[in-house]
Amino acid sequence: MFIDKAKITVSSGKGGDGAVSFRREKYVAAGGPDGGDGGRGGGVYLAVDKNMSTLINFKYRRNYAAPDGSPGMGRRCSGKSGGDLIIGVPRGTLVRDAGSGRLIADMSSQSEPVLIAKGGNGGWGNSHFASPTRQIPRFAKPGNPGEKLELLLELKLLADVGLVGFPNVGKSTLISVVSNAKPEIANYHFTTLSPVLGVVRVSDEFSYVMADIPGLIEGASEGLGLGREFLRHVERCRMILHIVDVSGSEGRDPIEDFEKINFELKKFNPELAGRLQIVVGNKGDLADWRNVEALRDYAENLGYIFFEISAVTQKGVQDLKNEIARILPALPPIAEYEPDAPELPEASAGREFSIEKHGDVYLVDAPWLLRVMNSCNMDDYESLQYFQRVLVNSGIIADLEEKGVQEGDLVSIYDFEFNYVP
Ligand SMILES: Nc1nc2c(ncn2[C@@H]2O[C@H](COP(=O)(O)OP(=O)(O)OP(=O)(O)O)[C@@H](O)[C@H]2O)c(=O)[nH]1
Ligand SMILES: [Mg+2]
Repeated sequence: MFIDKAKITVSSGKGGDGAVSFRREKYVAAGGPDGGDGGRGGGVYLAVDKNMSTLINFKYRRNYAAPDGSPGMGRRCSGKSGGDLIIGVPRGTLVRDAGSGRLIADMSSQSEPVLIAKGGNGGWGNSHFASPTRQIPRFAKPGNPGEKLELLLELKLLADVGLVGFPNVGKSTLISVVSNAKPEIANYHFTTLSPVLGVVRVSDEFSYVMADIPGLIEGASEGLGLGREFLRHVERCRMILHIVDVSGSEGRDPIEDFEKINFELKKFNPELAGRLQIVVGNKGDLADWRNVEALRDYAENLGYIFFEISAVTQKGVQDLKNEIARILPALPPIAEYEPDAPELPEASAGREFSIEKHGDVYLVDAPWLLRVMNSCNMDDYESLQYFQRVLVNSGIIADLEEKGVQEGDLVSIYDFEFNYVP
């Protein structure tokens, strides 16, 4: 079975809480604050595991959580960090946010683990808040929450060459004679129902991967016959081997077939029309030579390379194999998709928060704000303005003022602190 989609939930660890503690030593009457910071929560990473080729593991285990950080302790001791969790995925896996479908990572060419959910930072201990005017801070900050994300994993086949064509034209027969793949072959339509990969060995040093993609039909780009599913596999191939039945055995016209498939490719993704394509007239053993030459002329006039073969008798197959091996090294590697730009959350009102007042320090707690902050670069003026707008629109500034905030008071929002300016 070929599984190419899986949904999993990942959560990073919560940061440990900061400690409230005061130094106690013999002969020292009132020691200063010495509460340590909480440890960082563990992050969740995805990394390419070369030995994995399917997403089947994720059907059995769906939840992945990194450990929390430990709380801070007295004597300025920081809590232990939660260890990072690294989840292995096959090369080529696309990682999407399950809710919005937004692409988070493309594991096609990544060699380093990719951070998916950041661990919450540890809260600061009370020693952090000591100042000449604030000698006995009896408060510390809680650790930041971790992130929880539902991910959709998609594995597109990473094939160099994709076999494309109508049903029953001999795609499976061809891959079975050139590669180690052993797909089902039969004289009816839709024998192949999910893509099959085969490795074509050219020499000890060079081999390439061929994908037998199920037959396409008219309307495939609109989803007919699972067409879109199959076309998505074609998208990832570096080149297309377009198989046309030149025997006319089903009373069809080879040139018409060729045009119809190209139309579907182009309609699904205009970029596919420009993808390198070798046109292969198959079932040459049964064909009238005039039909073969007509398709050859037609294809070559359009600038395509044309081969006539018989997958059954293997006539012409070796030449085709060699031609692919000659062309491939010059083609760009498998396309990598650019992740979409991260969206800034709406600067809207009505989100929950709480504010604790400790003398001249205001601790703001609002987990949703953490996401906003993670997407803002506070050194950048526009981001900072956006962030201020969020503070105003959400009512945080109004609440601070109600609680009596004065110019110069410290407002502390997770890792970000500023002195209040009216
Ligand atoms: N005479 C002859 N028959 C062929 C040749 N290639 C394939 N066939 C026959 O054509 C039929 C269909 O072959 P498949 O390889 O299953 O075709 P397919 O394109 O994979 O079909 P789908 O999986 O349905 O899309 C089988 O009966 C094959 O034996 C060929 O070169 N010559
Ligand atoms: Mg087949």
